[in-house]
Amino acid sequence: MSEPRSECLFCRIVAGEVPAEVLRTTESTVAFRDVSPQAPTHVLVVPRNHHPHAAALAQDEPETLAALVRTAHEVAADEGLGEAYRLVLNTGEAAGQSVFHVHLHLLGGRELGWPPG
Ligand code: D5M
Repeated sequence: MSEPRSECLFCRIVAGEVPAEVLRTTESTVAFRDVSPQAPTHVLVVPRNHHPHAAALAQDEPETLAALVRTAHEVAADEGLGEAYRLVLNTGEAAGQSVFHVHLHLLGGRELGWPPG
């Protein structure tokens, strides 16, 4: 499923209809700061096309899943995180997913505990 959806917040950010602090764009991805940061650096990297979760993206556009990770790594470098950061893909409401357009969380800039809550 990849058509832009008027009711999808992240489709609207990708389209420039909802403001966001965009840090990096590529042909297939957009990276912008999370509005509710959980670490000094908290960035979301999303595919331009609409996919509800990571498994759907892996199925339909596997190269874009790899592109999300590449973009996150580039943003981490720009943010001065070096090789120390965490990438998170919440899938399903019970796991904390609240926006159903796949988004890769990039977190860094502080000690990150394990296991996550
Ligand atoms: O993550 C969804 C994330 O999306 C959560 O960390 C807040 C963030 N969010 C919600 N609205 C916005 C806007 N408008 N801009 C930037 N970030 C936003 P999840 O894994 O689904 O819980």
